[in-house]
Amino acid sequence: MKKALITGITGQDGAYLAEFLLKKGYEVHGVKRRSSLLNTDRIDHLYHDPHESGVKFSLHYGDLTDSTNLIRLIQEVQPDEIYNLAAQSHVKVSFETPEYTANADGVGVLRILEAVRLLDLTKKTRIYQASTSELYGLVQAVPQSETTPFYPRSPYAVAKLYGYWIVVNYREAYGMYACNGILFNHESPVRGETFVTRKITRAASKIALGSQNCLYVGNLSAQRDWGHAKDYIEAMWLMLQQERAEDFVIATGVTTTVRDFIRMAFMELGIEVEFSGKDENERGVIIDIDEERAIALGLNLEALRFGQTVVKVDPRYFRPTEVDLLIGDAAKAYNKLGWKPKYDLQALVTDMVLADLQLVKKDEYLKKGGFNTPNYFE
Ligand code: NDP
Ligand code: GDR
Repeated sequence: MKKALITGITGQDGAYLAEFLLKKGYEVHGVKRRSSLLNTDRIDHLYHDPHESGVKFSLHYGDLTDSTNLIRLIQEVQPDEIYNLAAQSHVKVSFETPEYTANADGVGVLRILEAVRLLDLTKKTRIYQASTSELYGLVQAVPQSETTPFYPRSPYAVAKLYGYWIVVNYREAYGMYACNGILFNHESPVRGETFVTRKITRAASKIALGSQNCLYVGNLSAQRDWGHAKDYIEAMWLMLQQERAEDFVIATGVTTTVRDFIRMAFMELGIEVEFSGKDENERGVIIDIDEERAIALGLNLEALRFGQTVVKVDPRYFRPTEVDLLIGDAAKAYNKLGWKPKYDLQALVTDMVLADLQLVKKDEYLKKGGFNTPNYFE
């Protein structure tokens, strides 16, 4: 039975990957940070009481900024594969916490590589590093492939650039099986709520049910190559099953503006939104409602009206330096890994919107039933 160690197990990709590897028969060990509230929502369905026999899923406390902790964990687990997914992964937040981001997302990668090297596991343990399309940053050429030059545009991307190159260096210097997956944006119903896609699908659902009036966003013209996390975690695993370690771009090859993602999310609910105005004054307004669909989905038609402004720009969401256009060329992964995405953008939007609609409905029902969160501080 192979053993995998996943850092960032409580995050979007960690949860999908853990489930995927358990299905493949792996023993899965996850590294989670201590927090004052439980943060294991995404993996609770995988967890079993450790006192039961035959449990193949364990969690360990740890942090990418703590090298002695990582050395001890890797020594204890003796993993065949390490998936380093842990990171302060929010680009905008990295401008506010640049030093911490450099420590966790940059030096953290070095700590993992060094732990494997010092423990003499270089022949046994294969390492996957969660690299990112943010490395391309300021557009040099499109579509972006493994040979496109990097030009990072945020403290996050600069930290990830260090992570990328230290992986390449350890591979070349010590013959380690270590590789970078240069993954373009990938989303899902369990995407963090402050990333733009999830923010949109949640807000569209709330607006459609009458519990929110308007969605406030930043740069509507940014273009992203959005895929589904379920497809992308499979590529991570494939990268560690090759004869030799190499770096791969993982992307769909289709790019879309934030504006069009918003249109698609509302359209999924039968609400047509049109944009007008420029820059900070741009807004999205309801121009049509498919009543049949709205009724079928149980929307609150009384809360929706033609001409209603449902999207506004708030400059607080602008970034000091922006990445305008990402579109990936994953031909190498198609050819060498035999990887291809199963979800297209429409299927992704449908999956996310319908999941959020369910969640918002659940909250509404609980509130209507009088099950409000008690105020412990009164
Ligand atoms: P998430 O933000 O959902 O998850 C990040 C995970 O890292 C969480 O489990 C988080 O823990 C953990 N973490 C954060 N800081 C530390 C730390 N110092 N020590 C240990 N754990 C830490 O990200 P995703 O799942 O979306 O992404 C996974 C990885 O892939 C990240 O490295 C991200 O940068 C990278 N990536 C993501 C892409 C995407 O589109 N999703 C695209 C390309 C790369 P906690 O739950 O406690 O916060
Ligand atoms: P990104 O994802 O920065 O590409 O990083 P995010 O969803 O945060 O932003 C995508 C684009 O949308 C624009 N945008 C907004 N973004 C957010 N978060 N909130 C808004 O209100 C908003 N309005 C417009 C942004 O400016 C940007 O252009 C993600 C992360 O998962 C990284 O960890 C990963 O490496 C990259 O994807 C690939």
